[in-house]
Amino acid sequence: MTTDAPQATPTPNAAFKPRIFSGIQPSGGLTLGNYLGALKRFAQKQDEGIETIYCLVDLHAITVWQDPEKLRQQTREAAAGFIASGVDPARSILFNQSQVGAHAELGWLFNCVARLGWMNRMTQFKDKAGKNAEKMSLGLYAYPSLMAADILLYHATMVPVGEDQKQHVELTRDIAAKFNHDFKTDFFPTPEPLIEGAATRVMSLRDGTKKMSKSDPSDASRINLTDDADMIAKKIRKATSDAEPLPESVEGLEGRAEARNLVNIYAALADMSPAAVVAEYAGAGFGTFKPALADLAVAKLSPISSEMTRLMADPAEIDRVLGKGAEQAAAIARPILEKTYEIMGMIRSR
Ligand code: AQP
Repeated sequence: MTTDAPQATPTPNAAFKPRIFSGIQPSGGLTLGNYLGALKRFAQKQDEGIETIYCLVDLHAITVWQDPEKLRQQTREAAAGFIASGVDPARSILFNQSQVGAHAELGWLFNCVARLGWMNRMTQFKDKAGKNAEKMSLGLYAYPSLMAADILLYHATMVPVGEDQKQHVELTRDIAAKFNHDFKTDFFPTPEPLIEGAATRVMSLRDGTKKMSKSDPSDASRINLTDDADMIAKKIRKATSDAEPLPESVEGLEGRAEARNLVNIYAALADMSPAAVVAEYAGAGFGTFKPALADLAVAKLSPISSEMTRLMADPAEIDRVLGKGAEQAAAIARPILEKTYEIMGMIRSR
């Protein structure tokens, strides 16, 4: 008997090996938001010795129009961004999604598990579609169900993401629980979102109420991982702020979205808490704080940008790394997909 309601008692993850999966869309250049919300933590998780699988989700990127040549370039650039941020292809599996066909196959199976009512609640679709929902691709609407497939295809138990992806990981848990309930199995884990650190939601440098995003039409709204030192410093100098000095405690940032954002960015880059940052800069105006932030950002990001440039000079090597990662990923994914087909009653006779 199937049910439309998410299940209350998910399968305990203790039965599964700890494994991390996460991805980034190669839908533009990587931003400081992607770095602090995702990449930096991807490298930390790998260094903690947990099995890590990271993916450039090109099938997600095409849910909005992508010029084919640019998509290829952006995918290689994003791969360079992962490696330059500390993801080591010898210790993590790194690949692009479309090279492992099992993602699209499990995505379809999950389209038949997820309920329209659940999809209708996804705020990212509403944000991206705005008033033009009728003109959006069907893929953009189905995106969270493919994301559930990306994660569950590896029986991943943990998913490091920024705050904006929390709802999609929750939907993944609902899909896993409904599948397990409907087919009377405990085949899929219910993965946990890992949303940690001071910059789980880096905001636009122009508007502290909007997420920093690679597809924002304003380049001044974000720091790209490919920006050089001058550009990084200029964007921080011009970032929207306010006329008040920094407060003595984080509570004093209430109602000051831009000030809070700049403090959080500083904290995440310096591996400090926001409370420690305001304690250090209490009473300082942005004339003092912005140059300090610019120096810190340049010191942390310039080596990444230089390493990306070096890696991008050899696109064939990047393609080789992605191909090898795809083979490793497929070796894990295929048996899980095959078992899913079998559980659902599909004949497997070849
Ligand atoms: N501003 C952000 N702050 C913190 N984390 C962020 N992430 C993205 N932006 C921020 C995290 O980066 C990972 C990959 O995200 P994505 O590129 O797959 O999709 P997105 O969240 O839709 O990112 P963008 O930049 O806004 O992409 P576009 O403009 O193409 O839609 C995720 O873990 C995300 O949380």
